[in-house]
Amino acid sequence: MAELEGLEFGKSDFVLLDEVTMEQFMDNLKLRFEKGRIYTYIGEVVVSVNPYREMDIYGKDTIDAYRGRELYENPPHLYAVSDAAYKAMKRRAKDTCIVISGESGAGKTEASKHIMQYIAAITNPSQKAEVESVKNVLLKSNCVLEAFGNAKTNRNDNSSRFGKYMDINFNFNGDPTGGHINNYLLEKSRVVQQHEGERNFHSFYQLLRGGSEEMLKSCHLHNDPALYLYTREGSAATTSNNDRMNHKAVMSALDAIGFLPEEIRSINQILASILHLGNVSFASDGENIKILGLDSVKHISELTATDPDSVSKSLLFRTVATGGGEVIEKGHTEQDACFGRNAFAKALYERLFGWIVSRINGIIEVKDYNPVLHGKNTVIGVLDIYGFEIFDSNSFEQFCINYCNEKLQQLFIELILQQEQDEYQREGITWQHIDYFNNQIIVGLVEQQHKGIISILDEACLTVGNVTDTVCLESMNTKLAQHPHYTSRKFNPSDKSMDFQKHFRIRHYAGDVTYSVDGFLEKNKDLLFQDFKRLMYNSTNPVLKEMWPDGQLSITEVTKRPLTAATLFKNSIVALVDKLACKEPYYVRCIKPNEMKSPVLFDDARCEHQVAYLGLLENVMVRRAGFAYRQLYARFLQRYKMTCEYTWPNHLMSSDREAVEAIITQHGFHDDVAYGHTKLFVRTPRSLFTLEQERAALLPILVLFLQKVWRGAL
Ligand code: AD9
Ligand code: MG
Repeated sequence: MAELEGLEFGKSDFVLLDEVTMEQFMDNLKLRFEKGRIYTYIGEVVVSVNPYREMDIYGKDTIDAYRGRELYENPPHLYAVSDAAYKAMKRRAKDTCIVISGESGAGKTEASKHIMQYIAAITNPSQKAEVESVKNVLLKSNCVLEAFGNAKTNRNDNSSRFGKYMDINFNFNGDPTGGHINNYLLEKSRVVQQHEGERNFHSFYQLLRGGSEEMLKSCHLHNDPALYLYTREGSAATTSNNDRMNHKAVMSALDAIGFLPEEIRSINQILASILHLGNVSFASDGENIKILGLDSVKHISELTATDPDSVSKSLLFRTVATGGGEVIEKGHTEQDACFGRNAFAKALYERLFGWIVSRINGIIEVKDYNPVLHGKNTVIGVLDIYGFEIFDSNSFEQFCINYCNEKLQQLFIELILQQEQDEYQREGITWQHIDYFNNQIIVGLVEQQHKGIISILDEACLTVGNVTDTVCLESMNTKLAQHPHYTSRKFNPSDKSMDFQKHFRIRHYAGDVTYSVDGFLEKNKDLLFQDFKRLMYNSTNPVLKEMWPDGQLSITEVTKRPLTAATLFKNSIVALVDKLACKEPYYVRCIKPNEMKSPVLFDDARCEHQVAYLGLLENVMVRRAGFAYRQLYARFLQRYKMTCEYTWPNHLMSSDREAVEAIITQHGFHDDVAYGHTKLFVRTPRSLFTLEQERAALLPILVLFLQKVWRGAL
């Protein structure tokens, strides 16, 4: 519990509220935001409100102030939880993780960067070169991944369009020895289509605006994003996002991380190929189709080191195996050709992104670690994953993202409850249960085998014949009609706000979201014609070839039923949750104060909604259910021994616990506390306030006394 701020800044820990009501919670959150105090605790959980302005709280002095300190010794800060996670890892050899959650634009990515910078700053005091190099790669990887995985959306100019979980490995000294990045579901549909007011991934604009004249020339590009369909669609191509400067930073980060010059060149060539691909179109003469934009095809073949005829052919035909094992070429319709081109562009980008991540992983993986020689290799994981999303129009991507947030909320509930229960049990204290809304029911709605939405989608994708999105919706409506968190037209025929032929609605823990089924099956199937895979595998550029190993399969060898996108995503999220669940968790809960990106506006209704769905009030209640505060006897004694005549300056009792009992008894707080095996548990914050006030009143006298002692006056 942090105490070091005056009351004019509000309560620095929500457990100190006089009463746990939404009103008091919001008053405190707002007051602190207005006073520039963006962090507040709930016990060890940090609640962070996006300040939307530069704050002078991340400098070296601040880092020094938090280094090695306990949570309650300084005002609330991300650095304090980072330090707590680091200390737990170092002192107790515990694997820990920091889970950052909150909706889009709430400040998760910025928080993750501050956490990593803090960890980098406090480790490797002896400046060992190999450790510095690992730190350098970890920090530099942020800039690269943001360039390729982030984009301007209507909610956030730098929105992460992928999920990131980064493990940092430490040796017994507590210095980073390596790391590993897991990336989750890149929103690749953005490569070919953007909503009005949004942009494609930053990397494209950075190349166009920041690439040297020579580089652009070699890629046959002009520097204007409006010339390329894939970068002009959202009509936001003119917003700059510092593309030119960032291009330089990304190129030098790639170099510093250890990417080879030919690899960096290949990355730019792939980006350019995608842009050219977007400018390929097709025309039909009724029977056959032909390519419009043959120059673009020429550029693509040059940039991907493939044969131009093969590029044209894979855009116009697909190879299929007939039932009798015969292999034939089938001409595309104009619609199929457009579909194929877009699927190819998306896949090129997705594989490029995946390859960049795995290349970074290869560079920072822990090598030659011998646990016998080097001690246990411990880990701190940092999770920065897309927040809950409700747009005007929500599609398959939002469905996956929101499912992921349900899973993380589940984990939060389980861990926070579990931790409290464990602690009370460990300390021999009786636990009082607090009721939560358990979102397991929504998780089940999405992922349950055979009955959940993902299973129904998969079934539709695997069914031979023409199963459309609407047919699949019908099936969902029938099978899920009774589910309390699912709305189909059978439920509410009078609701005019959604077209029930195309939409379904899920009552998520964070609010109702109406999804449009348009494109669900296509995105779930995630079909890419084998011809493109083979084309890329046959590239004479080894970097590109490496990204397409499945291109070596002939059409008759291709697995018939690859896992669907939703199932692959579900599996990766289940694995992520398992990974987090076995670590000691620390939480950062981010709140977006307003929709205008304003540093002065605190939108009460929006903030209250977030506090409600993040379950923060329940979090405070659980934290206080039994006890608002708990502290090791020795620490408690050290802090408050001056307030009791039997313990100051030293006690003569047989244990610290007895000494603490003496302090409590002298103040008459006996009924307000419980004595655990190693810790004192205090029920209401009032007792602690009294002690704090007394301590604050005594401190100046004490300082005076000590000064006199030092000067020899006493
Ligand atoms: V998304 O789910 O990836 O769309 P995030 O990651 O939650 O979202 P992000 O960290 O990108 O949000 O923050 C959005 C913007 O808010 C940043 O680009 C900054 O302009 C601003 N921000 C966030 N946190 C801070 C901060 N601690 N100090 C200053 C901040 N500005
Ligand atoms: Mg982000």
